[in-house]
Order: sequence, then C-alpha cells, then structure tokens
Amino acid sequence: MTATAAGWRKDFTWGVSTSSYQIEGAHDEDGRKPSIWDTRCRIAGKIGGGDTGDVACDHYHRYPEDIALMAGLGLDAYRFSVAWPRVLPRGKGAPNEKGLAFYDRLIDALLEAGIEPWLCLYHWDLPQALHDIGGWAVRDSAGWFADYAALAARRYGDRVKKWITFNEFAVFTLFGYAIDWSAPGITDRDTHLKVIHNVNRAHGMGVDVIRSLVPGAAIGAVHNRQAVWPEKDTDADRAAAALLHEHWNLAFPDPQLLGCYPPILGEAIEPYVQGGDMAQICRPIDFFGLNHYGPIFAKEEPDSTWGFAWGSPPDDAPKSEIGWAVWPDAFRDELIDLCKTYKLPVVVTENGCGGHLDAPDASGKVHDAHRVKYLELYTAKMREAMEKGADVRGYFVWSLLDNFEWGSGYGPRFGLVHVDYATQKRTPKDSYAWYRSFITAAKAK
Ligand code: GCO
Repeated sequence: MTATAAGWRKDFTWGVSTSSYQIEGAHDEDGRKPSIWDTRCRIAGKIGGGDTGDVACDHYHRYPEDIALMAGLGLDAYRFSVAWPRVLPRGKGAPNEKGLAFYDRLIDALLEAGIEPWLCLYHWDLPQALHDIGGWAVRDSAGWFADYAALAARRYGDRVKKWITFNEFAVFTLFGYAIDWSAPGITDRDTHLKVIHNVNRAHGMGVDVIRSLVPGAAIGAVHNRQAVWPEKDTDADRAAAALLHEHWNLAFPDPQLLGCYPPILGEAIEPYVQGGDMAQICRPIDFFGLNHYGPIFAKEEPDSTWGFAWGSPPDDAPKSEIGWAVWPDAFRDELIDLCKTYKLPVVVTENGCGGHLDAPDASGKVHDAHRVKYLELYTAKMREAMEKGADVRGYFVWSLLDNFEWGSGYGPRFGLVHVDYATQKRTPKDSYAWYRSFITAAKAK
C-alpha cells in the first residue's frame, strides 16, 4: 500500500508519543511504588542536573490540558505507556485500583476527544520490587509481564485496540545491562544475554495474552532501528559496528519475526535458550513500530562489556542541537529495508528532534525552526519511501511535551509544546503550529 497519487493515504494515522516515567510525575501518589528509574534517579551522578521523574510534566494531574493540546493538533492517535508500578505496585499480585483508574480516565478522555489510544505496556519503568527478585535476568520475568499484560488487557481492552508490548527492547537492555546509561545500570555480559532472551520471551507471551483477551486488537512492538556505521573506517570499528548492529537492530526483531537470533549473538545466547523458547518468542503481530532519529556510530572499545562503544558522527555531518546526526535519507532507506526484511506494515512510533534552546521569547513565543526543518525533511523522506513501495501506516512525533530525557534529565527538549518545569506552563512551539497545518493539509488531499 503506498501514498495515494494526490497525497497521503486516507487511513494514515497522525499522532504523538510520550511515556509514563517521562511525563506523569506523581511518583508516589495513589499507591504507585518505585520503578528502577526512580531508584536510578536517586544515585548521585547518574542523571543530568540530578533530575528525577518525581514531578516531570505532572501529566498525572494535567492530562485534560494535554489532551486538549493533542486535539488542537487534529491528531488521530496518541501513544502512551502504562506505568507498571502504578497498576501493580509490587510488579505482581494485588492490583492498585487508583492506578488502574488513572488510565481509565486518560483513555476515556482521549476517546471523548476523538483521539485513538495506542497503549504501550513497557516503556522502561520496571517495578523495583521485581528487580529486587531478579528482574529481567530471571526466566520468571516473562510470566510476570504476561500477568501484567493480562491485567491491562482485561481492564482496557474494551476501549483500546492498538497495543504495543515493549518500547525499544535494544535500548533499555543494552543501556541498562551492558553500558550503564539506563536503569538498572548493570554491566555484565551474561546478565545482558539472559535479559535479551527473557524480554523476547515476555514479548511473545504478552502477544498471546493480548490476542486472547482483546478481540480485534492490532498488536505491535516498537524498535529503535537505524543504520550503524563505524566511527572510523578501520577493521576494528567496522567489527564494532557489526556487533552493535546485531544488538541494536536484530537481537529482537529477528527472533520475534524470523524466529532466530543473528549469528554472533545467537551463539552467545545459546546457553540460555530452552526448548520451545523460540516458538514462544516468534508470534504473529500486526505492525512494526519504528522509532528513528538518525544513524548511530560505533567504535572499538576493548575494555567494554561487548568490545564496542558509542561513536560520534563525522564532524561535517548535519546534527541536531543535541548532537544527533540528521540524515533523512537514512530514514527513507530504513523504512524501505524494514518492509522488505520483515514484511509487516510499519508505523513510525517516534521521530523528532531534540533541542537545548527552545524557550519562550519576550513575546512568549517559542521559535523552534530547527525542529520544523527536521520534521519537514523526515516526513518528506517518509513520503518518498512510501512512493517507493514502503507500507507505512502512521507517524507519531516524539514528543507532545518537553519531558524527562532519561540520563540527560530535563536538558534536551523534544516537545512540540514547551514545558516550564517550574510552573508547568505549556507553550505550543512553532513546530506545534507546523504539525497542525501539516496534518490538516495531509487529510485534505
Ligand atoms: C527513546 C525513547 C524515548 C526518548 C526519545 C528521545 O527512543 O529513547 O523511546 O523515551 O525520550 O527517543 O531520546
């Protein structure tokens, strides 16, 4: 299916994405218990500015105002994540009714505003209580996730028909268990391998649960997927890029959609694979969620967990204000490659641009021409990919609001809407107006 000659497909979904820990706040309100990110934020030196998600964008209380901002864009859909420790404070066992009721209110208000809820079950905030008994490193974790998925499916499945099991499997596992850039900050090869396999098993079990409990559900998984290039054109950096490519781009989509691990990782993970695991992991899903910002770079790092480290883009490469490579052709090529490799419809579940300078001027306006330019470039390349046959069904900007950018804290701003964290004042940026006009025009053709 491709873009119509005159314009975008009539059923193309335009949205925005957020995540629970990055925007909700209310970290200990109404029964929510700590996640591994609450714990990490309390370890000195781990988060830029010493920031935490304790308050974030106070979305837990301000969601009506935020939904009004979504409606102002003319959105079709909103992708959010459920905070596992809000609905199951200890990760399993007794649900927290007040936590469950928050998402009832959110979902009902979205539907009232004519915005389709896209629910992601896991956007990195594992209940600390589960980590304390082994977390993703123990095989029971897949069952804990399946039980959590069942709770959400039974509670929300009458109103939510778009389901995502995990956000960015490769990012939270690599950064959390091999590089110490994310919670829980472990750097151990064997633990990382167990976590990769158990998260894959959890995904497969989650798909089965949602499929059995939510009639008509469209189920997907979200991967941050992009080209991995060597920082220097040397054998060592090329080998580093090949291994990071397996970790970043293949360790999850391949077993989930092709039924096998990529070669180097496959050999390393073999000791943790038990009979029936691969069939449990590889379950039919309905869309491939793609988060994409730009290509990433690898360099050899002999003393690291896997022998590779994060490299830098070439000095002359176009970059965003936060130093990420801006490479629209790589986005086009990624979309085309994905469709050929996995033969699934693709939904761009995150694409956007970080900035440091977004702030209201004397007249109170937030001019973010850099973000408008990025979004223009990337949506044009998405259109080009579709005209070359890529089956792309939707596009969600990361993000509606400036929010907690993990290890960087509140420094980088990705929002179409500026948030003054001291006052919680929301100010739509120029890119908000651009997106609203873009959606209006795309729907008109
Ligand atoms: C990710 C996450 C988001 C980030 C966004 C900017 O891709 O890391 O999905 O939570 O905030 O992508 O880094």
